[in-house]
Amino acid sequence: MPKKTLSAVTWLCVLIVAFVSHPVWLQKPPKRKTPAQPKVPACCEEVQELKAQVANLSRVLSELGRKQEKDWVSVVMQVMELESSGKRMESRLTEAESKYSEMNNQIDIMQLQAAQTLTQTSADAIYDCSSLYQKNYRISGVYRLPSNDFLGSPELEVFCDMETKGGGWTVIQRRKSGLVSFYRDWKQYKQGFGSIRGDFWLGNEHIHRLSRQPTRLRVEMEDWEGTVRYAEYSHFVLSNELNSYRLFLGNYSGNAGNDALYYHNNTAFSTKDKDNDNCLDKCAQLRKGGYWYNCCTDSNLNGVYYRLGEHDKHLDGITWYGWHGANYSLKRVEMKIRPEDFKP
Ligand SMILES: *[C@@H]1O[C@H](CO)[C@@H](O)[C@H](O)[C@H]1NC(C)=O
Ligand SMILES: *[C@@H]1O[C@H](CO)[C@@H](O)[C@H](O)[C@H]1NC(C)=O
Ligand SMILES: *[C@@H]1O[C@H](CO)[C@@H](O)[C@H](O)[C@H]1NC(C)=O
Ligand SMILES: *[C@@H]1O[C@H](CO)[C@@H](O)[C@H](O)[C@H]1NC(C)=O
Ligand SMILES: [Ca+2]
Repeated sequence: MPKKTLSAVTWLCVLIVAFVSHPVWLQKPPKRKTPAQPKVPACCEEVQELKAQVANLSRVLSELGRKQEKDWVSVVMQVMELESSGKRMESRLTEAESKYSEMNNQIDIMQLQAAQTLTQTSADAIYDCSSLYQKNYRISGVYRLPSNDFLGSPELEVFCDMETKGGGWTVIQRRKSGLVSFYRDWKQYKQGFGSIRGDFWLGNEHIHRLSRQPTRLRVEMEDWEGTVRYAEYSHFVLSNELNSYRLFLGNYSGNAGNDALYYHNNTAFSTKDKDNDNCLDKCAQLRKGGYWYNCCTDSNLNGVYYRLGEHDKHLDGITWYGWHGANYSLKRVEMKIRPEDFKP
């Protein structure tokens, strides 16, 4: 659509340039020859006039030809300017559209959840996004999981991905705006932080609880060229706090190059105030995050968010060595989990 509009704009520019420099076109529109039995003198007058007009027109055209080259440059420049402002408008429009659809989703979800609290009994408590999915919630967005005394789980706000590979994913981590610092202490990583629609860590305690059933982990990544890759792991377990939220992973599958989480398998969680790593260094302080630091990293998904231009200059960024190496900080990351036996 914008392409069409732009080429129309191009022609409009050409016409405007032509009319402005040769107003004679506007003053004397060529007369149409009436085909119905022309009388001889009228005919000749008309023909003469037409001839004159044609002569004028070809003079105008040749003049225009000379002028055209000069004008063309400015027309092209104007079109390019329009095009770039068009692109800006377009991206603003997509942004607004996605905001709007997210709002719509949120309203739908609220309505569904309001209806659901009326019918919910303690027997069918909701544990995560996959159980919501099984109850026919199929919209990605923010949901409120009710507290459950039996399971000892508090009320929890989660973001559900109900689309990727069948949906049912509870998002446990997201990096996309860079507005939330991930250089936090043990207690904050335990409880969770950030904003559920933006950048956040769900909280080690919650992740531990959600991974008590056999669980799959999916890591989605995007680089600054817009390429998207993923890594998936079977048998994801986050042990409890007594075991320092130690990470366990099964086999890797995906297209994110070499597996960059395997190095962190069977490794405790470390933060700037709790050094549980396998290194003389304090990895959490070197890599500026909270993570299952070994000595130190093969990936650092909770590292510092660096923007384009700064993204390839630091070793404490959001890295995945198996894809872009040790000093390339990714543009977007999402970590999400769902039960191993989930059937969409
Ligand atoms: C052609 O151009 C001349 C001068 O520019 C003008 O006097 C004349 O009326 C024009 N003729 C027609 C038919 O437009
Ligand atoms: C991982 O892969 C190995 C070799 O392919 C296989 O023997 C093993 O059972 C797999 N482990 C899991 C947890 O799927
Ligand atoms: C991760 O570590 C655990 C414990 O050592 C081990 O059982 C499991 O096989 C490891 N995962 C992989 C993919 O090797
Ligand atoms: C980043 O990595 C590239 C390629 O591995 C290397 O050439 C460059 O020196 C590194 N830059 C920094 C700041 O470490
Ligand atoms: Ca250490």
